Amino acid sequence: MRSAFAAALLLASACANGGTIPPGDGGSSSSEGSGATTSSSGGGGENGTGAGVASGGAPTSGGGGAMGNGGSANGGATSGGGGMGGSMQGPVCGDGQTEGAEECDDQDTGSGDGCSSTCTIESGFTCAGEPSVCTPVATDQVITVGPGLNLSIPDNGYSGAINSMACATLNVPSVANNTISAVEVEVGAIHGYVGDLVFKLVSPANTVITLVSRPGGTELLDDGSELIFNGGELVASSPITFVTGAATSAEQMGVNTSVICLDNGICDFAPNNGAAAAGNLTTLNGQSAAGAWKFCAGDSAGSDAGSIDKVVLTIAH
Ligand SMILES: [Ca+2]
Ligand SMILES: [Ca+2]
Ligand SMILES: [Ca+2]
Ligand SMILES: [Ca+2]
Repeated sequence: MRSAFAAALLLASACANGGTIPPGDGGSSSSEGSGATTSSSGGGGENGTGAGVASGGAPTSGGGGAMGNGGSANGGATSGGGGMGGSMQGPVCGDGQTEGAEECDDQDTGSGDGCSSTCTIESGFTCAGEPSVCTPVATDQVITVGPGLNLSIPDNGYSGAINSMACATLNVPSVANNTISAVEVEVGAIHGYVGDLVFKLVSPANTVITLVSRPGGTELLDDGSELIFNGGELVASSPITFVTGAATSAEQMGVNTSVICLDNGICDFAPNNGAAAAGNLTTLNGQSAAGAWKFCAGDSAGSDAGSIDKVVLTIAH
């Protein structure tokens, strides 16, 4: 006499073989298989992958399909369910679950979105959660020209116009997120009298930000015509940085110092636009960083001349 279990196995096997989905890969017959919902005895699926659809199973029947790959079993007093898959062999990239050696799984097998086709985290991204959500890492772009630029500033040539200044170009490449969240500018300059100088930064969108305007004098016009200014020397080996929120205004540059930055360690300055058009470095936030920037230096009085040695533009996104 054939047992119900044996019958179920035979039938389940037959059903499985009749399934339309090709055989799966891997798996274990000893775990993870699930039989039909009404089974009192059921075998684990072997090598199964697909989901079976069972209907009409008899109370004592059931069984996972050997080699089960889905399919359906209908009717039949002793019929069992189609095979439900056994456990998979190793992690599957693209299923949304971060398993085994996977660093991420964003539920697809595409690359370039932070989680690669092999479920590794791509350079420049962080990923978290299941399924993984990947976002570009906010990294600063640092663009440098010089040292050794030796860009002469036209002595006593400043008129207020950009074309009266010496300008260094800094090309900023496009990145995943070009939107500016902060900008700072480091300048290595050689000049014997800082009160002559006007520095401006021009963004790719052609927004002109005045970083310093003849420190020491309160100008009425941005044309270099004022006469009372700070002394103080700039040397290339002690660069200064224009950064939002610095404790010292750029207008104070050169106060009680012989060599700026070197003498007193005050090397960071908050931009001060004097009589120039309003705007500071935060004005650039939200613009795209990609493209050609210009750092420009003008000189408004004779006898002390100088040059730009180095410019470092740091852009946070
Ligand atoms: Ca996975
Ligand atoms: Ca992906
Ligand atoms: Ca001034
Ligand atoms: Ca001069």
